[in-house]
Amino acid sequence: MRIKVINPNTTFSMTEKIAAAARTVAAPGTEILCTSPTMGPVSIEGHYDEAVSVIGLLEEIRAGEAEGVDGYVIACFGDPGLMAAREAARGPVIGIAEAAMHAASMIATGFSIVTTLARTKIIARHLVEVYGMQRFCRRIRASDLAVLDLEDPKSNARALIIRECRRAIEEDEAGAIVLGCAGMADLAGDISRTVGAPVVEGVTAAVKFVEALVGLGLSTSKLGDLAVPIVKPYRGALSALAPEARAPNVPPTQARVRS
Ligand code: 5HY
Repeated sequence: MRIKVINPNTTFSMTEKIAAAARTVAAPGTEILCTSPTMGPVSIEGHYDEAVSVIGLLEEIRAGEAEGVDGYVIACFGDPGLMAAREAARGPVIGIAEAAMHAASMIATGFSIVTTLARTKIIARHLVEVYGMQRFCRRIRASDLAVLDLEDPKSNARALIIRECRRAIEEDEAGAIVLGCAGMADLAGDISRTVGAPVVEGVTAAVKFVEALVGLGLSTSKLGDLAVPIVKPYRGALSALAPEARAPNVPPTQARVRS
C-alpha cells in the first residue's frame, strides 16, 4: 500500500525528519510518500497559520487522489484541514493529534500533551474535546519552543521537552506523554528512555492506524458530510481547487480488487 504523509508547513528539513520517522515503523509492504506544499507557512503556530496551510494540504490530497494513494497522514498536531481532506479523499485520512491521543488512551488511563508555544495549547485543547479525550487528557503543557527551534541543533529543545515531560509525570500523574508537534518525530524513543514513561508520537502512530484501516479494507465514508465535495466553479486563484465530477466513490483498495 502507499501512504502519503503530508507536512502542511513548508520547512523541508522537518518534512525529511517526518518521512524518516514514518519509514521506521512502516510495514514491509507499505511505501511512504512524504511531501509538503510548495506554498504556505514555514511553521504552523496558530489559527491563521493553520487556515492558510490547508490550501496547500488540499492540493497535496488532490494530487494523491490522482496517484491512487491508499491513505494519508496529516503531519501537523493541529490536524489542519482534516475533515476537508476526508471529503476529498477515498482512503483513510488520519491526523497526528487524533492518532497520538487514541494510542495514548489505549496504553494509559491518563496522558499529558507536551507541545511548543503556549499560544497553540488552545488548538490541542479543542482537539481533545472534538476527539472525546477529556477523560484521558490530564494537561496540555507548552515547552515554549518555536516550532523551528526543533530544527535548530543548537536550541535546547530536547531539554525543555524533557523538563515538561518530567513535570507531567510528577505533577499531572500522566501515565503517558503525547508529543504535540510533528517536529518532535525523531525524539520519542530518546525521551521515553530518559523520562521512563511511554511517549506517543503522532506521525508514527498515524502511519500504523492508516495501515490498520486499509488492511481492514476500510476507507473514508462517502455518506453524508464526507461525500465528495459538491461540483461547482471556484473563481480566481483558487479555481484549480474546484471540485470536479469523479468516478463512483470506489476506494483505491476496492478498485484494485475489482480490476
Ligand atoms: C506541527 N506546527 O506539528 C504544529 C505543532 C505546533 O508547524 N507542525 C507545525 O507546534 O503547533
